[in-house]
Amino acid sequence: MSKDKAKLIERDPFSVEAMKLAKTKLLSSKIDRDDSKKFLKKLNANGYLILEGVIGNSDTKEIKIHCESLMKKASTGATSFGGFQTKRLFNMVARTRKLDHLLLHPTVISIIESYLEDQIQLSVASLIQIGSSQKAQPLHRDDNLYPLERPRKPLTLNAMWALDDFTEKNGSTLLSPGSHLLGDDEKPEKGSVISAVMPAGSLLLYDGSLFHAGGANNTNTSRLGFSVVYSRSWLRQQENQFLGVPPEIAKTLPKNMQKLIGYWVSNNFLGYLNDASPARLLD
Ligand SMILES: O=C(O)CCC(=O)C(=O)O
Repeated sequence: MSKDKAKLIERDPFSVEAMKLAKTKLLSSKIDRDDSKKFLKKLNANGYLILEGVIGNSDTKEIKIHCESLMKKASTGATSFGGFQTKRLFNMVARTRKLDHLLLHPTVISIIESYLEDQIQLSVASLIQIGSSQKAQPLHRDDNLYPLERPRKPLTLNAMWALDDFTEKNGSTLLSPGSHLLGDDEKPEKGSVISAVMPAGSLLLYDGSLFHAGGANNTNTSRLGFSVVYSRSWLRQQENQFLGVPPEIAKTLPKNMQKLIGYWVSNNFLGYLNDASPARLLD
């Protein structure tokens, strides 16, 4: 950052200009962000995007075997929304380093930063394993957690990594294309819902306002996905990352991961500790 810009922030860190400069502290490179713009038209119009083959077969297999062993600790849902035949495991940043390259994948991070046009953070990282005979979830909008009236700018973007083939039969994510643009009192049209079918190793990205749901699993095997929610950095994170990933663990993480989970100061003033960046606790 130039000296003039640094001075401007120092003189009036609450100014609109200073907030705009804060937006330059992103996790992706400009080259990657420029490249990601080719995806934005579809994402803006449909509210979702499927990218196939983002991770290779052997990587996908290795991650799946590792995650399946972690899932042994998980229990099935206690509510019909969570799914009585669905297992979830949360706080994945604290549990394993095998998913870091997915969480920080340059394609993902650059698309999200370009789409939201903002600094971002991790809100939730969880494994979702939809078991045999699980019924479909009701369609819902994840970002209703933030009760700001619509129409509004996008606040969050979800990434669903397919660790199994996602098929219509085994519970691939259901979604209603374009429904992210509906108003607060509108519902997606009947018959608009499609199944996000994709081979293992693919990625589904969708706006938090898109009506979606876990699909029904009518097979004898489970469907495993790594589900990640990213949000603008100035919103409260859905999963409490600072309790989930306390400084003793955060210290051991790559710098970009520390920043992704929130160990830094966003918009010049959000998240400081004793007037300094919480990243100082990690040095
Ligand atoms: O597992 C999926 O495909 C989506 C799950 C979901 O939307 C949820 O649990 O809120």
